[in-house]
Amino acid sequence: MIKVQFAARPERWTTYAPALKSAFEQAGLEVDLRRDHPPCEVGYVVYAPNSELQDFTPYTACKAVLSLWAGVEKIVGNTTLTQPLCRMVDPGLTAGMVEWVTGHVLRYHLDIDRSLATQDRWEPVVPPLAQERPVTILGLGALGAACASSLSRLGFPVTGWSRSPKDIAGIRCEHGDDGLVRALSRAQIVVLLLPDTPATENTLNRASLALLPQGARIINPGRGPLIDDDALLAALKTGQIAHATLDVFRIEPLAAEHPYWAHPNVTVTPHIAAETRALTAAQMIAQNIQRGEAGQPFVNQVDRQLGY
Ligand code: NDP
Ligand code: OXD
Repeated sequence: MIKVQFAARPERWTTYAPALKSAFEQAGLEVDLRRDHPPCEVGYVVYAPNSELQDFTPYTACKAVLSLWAGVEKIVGNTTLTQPLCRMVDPGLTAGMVEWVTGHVLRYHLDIDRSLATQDRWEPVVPPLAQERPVTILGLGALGAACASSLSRLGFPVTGWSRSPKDIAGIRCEHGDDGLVRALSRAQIVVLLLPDTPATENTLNRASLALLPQGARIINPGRGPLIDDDALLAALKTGQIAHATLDVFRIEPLAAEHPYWAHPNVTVTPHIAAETRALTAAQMIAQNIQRGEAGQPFVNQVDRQLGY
């Protein structure tokens, strides 16, 4: 019997326990799933970084920590966590992100705000076609690549930027410092789907924001530290950036007095772009436990040096 510890916020148990049990059964795994195993007996931890479990030292038999979150910046530096750490790649979460990003790109592209603001007059302004609206996605991982492909299918010319070179059908792929300059120079809409690591902090700063065409729009469902907030506020003031939609922040919840809340050209959403979906996520967890039990390498294992 494999002992699996569920270590997430208690209110998540009722959603995740049935989904995990059913996924384990379907995968042919004999699992005892609990929240209160003696730590030294636990084989795998299903983990949310906001759970009470922060000291992994007593988990001496643990073969892997399987995160329910895609972003691992809160745990990747935990020195007590010496086991393999896997992040969440979940088809449900990916579908949610594609829908959220597509919706916000289309809001900007079609200038839906203008239609809402001109309900008292007949003032036709025909939007351009998607093919005339270049979009750049920073980050071409599980989420960025899915969003890029989806937007490309709608007709947007999509450029993506990543750390290592990529070849994705229909996407102009850039990497490295020069690649970032090219990717930003042509973007009318920028979507950030990078992880929060030392290398990605302030990817959008005063200098890189200045590379964007005047009036560009920014959509950030990645992480707050990817943007230098003061630089963004300054760029919004000059009109260099016309509008920003921000789902993630350096400190969450976003403080009531933060200038983003009242800014006429900023939309704040409360970290809801995409949530891990229990049914599909449970299958990914089961698959990784199956691999661990078969002695195969885990999928979506975090590179501790790179931090994602
Ligand atoms: P992945 O790890 O699959 O992809 C990360 C991408 O970022 C990769 O393409 C990677 O490049 C690129 N990257 C990393 N470091 C750099 C760098 N220094 N320079 C250039 N590119 C870099 O992550 P996901 O796509 O699954 O998720 C992305 C992020 O989305 C998560 O880390 C999380 O912060 C956020 N998120 C937000 C949610 C929300 O609700 N707001 C929900 C879920 C996730 P390479 O391909 O070369 O490795
Ligand atoms: C995640 C998130 O990282 O919800 O999964 O932001």
